Amino acid sequence: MIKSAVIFIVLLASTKVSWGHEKFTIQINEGNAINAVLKSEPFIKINDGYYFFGRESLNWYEAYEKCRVLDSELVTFETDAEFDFVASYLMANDSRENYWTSGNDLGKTGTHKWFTSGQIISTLRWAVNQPDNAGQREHCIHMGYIYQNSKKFELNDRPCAQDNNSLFKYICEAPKLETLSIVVWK
Ligand SMILES: [Ca+2]
Ligand SMILES: [Ca+2]
Repeated sequence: MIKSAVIFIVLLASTKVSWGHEKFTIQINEGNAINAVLKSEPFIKINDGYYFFGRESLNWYEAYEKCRVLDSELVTFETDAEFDFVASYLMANDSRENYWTSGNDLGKTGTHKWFTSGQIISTLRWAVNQPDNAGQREHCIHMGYIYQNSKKFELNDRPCAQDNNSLFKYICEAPKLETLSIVVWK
């Protein structure tokens, strides 16, 4: 979306002012660089990200579809810091539920990747002895209090679907923000 806007503006900017400078200069910055007031509902801002916490208990595919309806995707934790920010938010809200993430090894069993980016999951937030692909049918990754004595949120693999004990809530993550600035010789 932003890319096509840039191409359009670059075409517009092809007009040159008389001494040969481009009339427009365009700059793209990550995030909300000008602190614009944003309407993010139903997404909640946590640190640098925007998240929606789905309350229905669904299989992984249904959860993904719910996020797509919101033009978002199941959450991807690019860093353990992001995981910790979201886990802290849930703990502050007294939630001990299970939540689907975008992580899975559906492409190749044993190679766990974030589905939104195709990146290998490199994290220290797995629960002890996980992922274990129990029964050779656990291919989708959720966060939760994995064991009865768990004291914090961690990651675990569970069956993506066709398992009544793997109907979980879910976290959608909104696309990242970019700020497009146009400077013009008036
Ligand atoms: Ca993320
Ligand atoms: Ca497991």
